[in-house]
Amino acid sequence: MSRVILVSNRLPVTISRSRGGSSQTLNMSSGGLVTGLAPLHAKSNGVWIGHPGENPTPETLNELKNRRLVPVDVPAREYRNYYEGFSNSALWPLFHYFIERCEFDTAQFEAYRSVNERFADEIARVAEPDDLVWVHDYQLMLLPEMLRQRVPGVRIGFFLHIPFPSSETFRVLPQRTQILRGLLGADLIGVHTYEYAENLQRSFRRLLGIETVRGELRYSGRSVRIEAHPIGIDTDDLREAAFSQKADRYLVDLKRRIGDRQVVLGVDRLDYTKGLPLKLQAWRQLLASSPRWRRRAMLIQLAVPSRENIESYHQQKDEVERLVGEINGLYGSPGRIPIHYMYQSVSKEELGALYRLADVAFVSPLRDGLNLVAKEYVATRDDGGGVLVLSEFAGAASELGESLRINPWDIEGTAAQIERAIEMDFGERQERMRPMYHRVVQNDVHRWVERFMSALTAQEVEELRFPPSLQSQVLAGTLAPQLANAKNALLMLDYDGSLREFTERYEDAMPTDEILEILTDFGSLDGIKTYINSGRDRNTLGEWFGNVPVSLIAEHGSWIREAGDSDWTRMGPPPDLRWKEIVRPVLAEYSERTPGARIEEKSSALVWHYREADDALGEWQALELMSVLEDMLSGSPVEILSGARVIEIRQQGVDKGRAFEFVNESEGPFDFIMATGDDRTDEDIFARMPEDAYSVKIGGGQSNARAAVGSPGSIRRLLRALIEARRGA
Ligand code: ADQ
Repeated sequence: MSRVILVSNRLPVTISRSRGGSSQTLNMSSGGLVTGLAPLHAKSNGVWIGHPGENPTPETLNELKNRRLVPVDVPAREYRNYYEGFSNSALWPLFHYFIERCEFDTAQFEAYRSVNERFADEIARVAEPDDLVWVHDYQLMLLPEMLRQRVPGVRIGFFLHIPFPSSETFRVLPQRTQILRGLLGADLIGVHTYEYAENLQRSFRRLLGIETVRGELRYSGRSVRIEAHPIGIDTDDLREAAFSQKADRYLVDLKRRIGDRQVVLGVDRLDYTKGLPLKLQAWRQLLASSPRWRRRAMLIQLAVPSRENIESYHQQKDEVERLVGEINGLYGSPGRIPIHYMYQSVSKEELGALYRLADVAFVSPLRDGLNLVAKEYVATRDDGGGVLVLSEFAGAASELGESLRINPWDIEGTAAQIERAIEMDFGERQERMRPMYHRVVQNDVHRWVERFMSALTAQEVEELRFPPSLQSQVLAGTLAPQLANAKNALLMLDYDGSLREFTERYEDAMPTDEILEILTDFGSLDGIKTYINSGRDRNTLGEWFGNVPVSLIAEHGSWIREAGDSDWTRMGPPPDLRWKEIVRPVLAEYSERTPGARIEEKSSALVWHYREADDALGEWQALELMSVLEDMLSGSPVEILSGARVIEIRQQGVDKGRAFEFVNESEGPFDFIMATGDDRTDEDIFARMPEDAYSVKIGGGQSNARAAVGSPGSIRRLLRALIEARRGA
C-alpha cells in the first residue's frame, strides 16, 4: 500500500505538563476521528502532520518522532489569528449559516494563509510523489493547492467535516475564490452529504465558472471528484466502554438516583450551532403545556466546554445557564429538578451509561456537519429501546430516517415530538431503532476510512491531452504530400473562431474575400469534399456561402446542404421544442439586465450572446444564468453549452460529431480526413474521427485534436499551402 500522510489541524495527541515539573506527558486524544484514522496511520507507515497544541520539549519531540507524528511550529499569535480568528470566527459561523456572527478580518486571513503555507512546507519536506495525502477540515482549505504546487504528482484527498453552505451563503466570504481554488488542488473532495456536495459544485460553477459532470470537474489539466462520504463512529470502542463494568456501576447508580422518571438526554459541545437555547425553550414549552412531565421526566444536558477563548462562546454559555436556572426555578420541586445540567467533559464509560439510560436522545443542532452523538446513541441501543429525536439540520438526518425529526426553530413542534418520543410504546421504538442500529454499526468509522481511501486510490490519474502547437508551415509539410495523393478527401471546417476571427458583433463576422477565395479554390478541386460545419443558422450560412462550391452543415449538425443544392435537409428526428417557450422569457430577462447581451433564435436552439456586454457583468450574469437554466431544464431533452461568450441551449441528440459521421458514412470511405475547430462543439467531431485522420484545434488548451495552431490566420495559411500542393500534384 502507498504511504499515507494524514494532515489535521491538531495532532492526535495531547501534550500536558506533569504536575509541578517541567516534563511533559503525551496522551492519545479520544474521539472517533482519531480512533478511525489510527489504524491507517499504523498500517501505512506514513506520518501524521498537525499542530502539537503545546510547545514540545526535546524529549517530547523525540517521542512524537517515534510515533511518526510531525509537529508544525506556528508562533502563538499567528496560531490565534488562524484558529480562533479566520477558522472559527469566519469559516465556522459562515459554513453553519450564522452570517451575523462572522468577522472577516484581512489580517486573520493572512495568518490562515500563512499557517496553511507552513503545513504545506512541512508536508513537502516528507512527501514523495507516490504518497497519498489526506487533509482534514476547514482549517486547511488552502492547503491542497499549495501542496500541489510543491509536490505536483502527489495524490491529495480532502475531507470537510462541517457543512458546505449554499452558494448564496458561501459567496459572502471575501476570500471565496482563494478558498475554492485552494480546494481544487485535491484529487478528491469528500463531504458528509449529497447536499453539501451539491452546494460545493454550485459554488464552483457560479463563482469560478467550472462545470461539474457527475461529480467530476476538470481543472488545470486534472480531474477533481466531489463525493459524499458520511463519517461513522468507532462502534466497537464505544460499545466496549458503554458495556464495561465501570459503565454498569454508573448505570445502577444513576437509576437509583433518578427513580422512575423518564430521561431525555442532550450531549453537545457548547457551541451556538448546537442550538442549546432553543432546545431548552422547547423543554420549557413541554413542561408548561403538559405539567405532568415536570415530576415524571428530566432533561440531562451535558455541555462540553469549547473554544473558551472566543467571546461569543461565553455569551452562549451565559444564556444557557440563565435558561437552565429559570426553568428549574419555575418547574422544579424539592428533590425533582427538570434539568440536570453539566458543563464538563465526561469519561467514555459515563457517557455510555447515560446513552443506555436515556429513554430519549434529544439532538437538536441548528446546523451540524453530521453529528456523532446521534450515531453514538443509536449504537448503544441494540436493546431496541430508546428514541432518537433529531434535527433535520444535522447531516446525520439523511442517514437516520427512522428518527423523529424536528425543526429546532419550531419550539411547539419540537416540544410535541419530545412528548411523542417519551410516550412512544416499545413496539414502535424497536421498529424505528433496529434498522438505524444496523446501519450505524455496519457503516462505522473504519468503513468510512476504507471508502474514502479506495475512492482516492481508485481514481485514475488521467492525463488530459494538450495537442502540440505547430507552425502552419510545419503542419503543411506533413499534410500536403498526403492530400496531394488522396483519391477521396474530406475537409470539415469550423467557421467562427477557426476560419474567421471573432468580431465584437456576432453578425459582423461575414467572410472576407480571402476566406471566400480559399473556399472557392478548395471547392473546385476534384476528389476533395469540403464542408463548413458551423453552429450558425441556415439562413446566414446560405447567404454567406451561397455562391461558393462547398457543402454546409448548420446549427451544430441539425441541417445539411450539399454543394450546388439550394435546399436544406434536416438531420435526425424532428425536435421537440416546447422547452423554448420556457427558456425564451428567462433569456429575455437576463438580456434586459445585462446591457449588450442579445438572444439569437435558431431552429433547434436558443443562444444568449454576451460578447458585447461589460466583461465582468457579462461573466457574472452568464454564470448565474447557467445555473438557473440547469435547474429549470433538468430532465428536459436539451443541452446547455457555454462557449466563447455565448450560452447555447439546444436540442439534445444533434451535434457536429454526428453530422461528421453522417458524411463519413454517406460520402466515404475517405483516404484523407481533416477537421478544424476552436471550441467544445468541435470536440464532438475530433472524438469521432478515425485514428489516422487529422484534427486541428485553433488556440491553446486541452483538446482531443492531434495538433494545434495559434489563430485563424494560421489555418488560412495552412489551407492555402494545401491548395498549392494539390494543384501541383
Ligand atoms: P463536533 O462539532 O465536535 O464535530 P459531534 O459530531 O457531535 O460534533 O461530535 C461531538 C463528540 O464529542 C462526540 O463524539 C461526543 O461523544 C463527544 N462529547 C460530547 N459531549 C461530551 C461530554 N460532555 N463528554 C465527553 N464527550 C463528549 C465536527 C462537526 C460534526 C461532525 C464531526 C465529525 O461539527 O458535524 O459530525 O466533526 O465529522
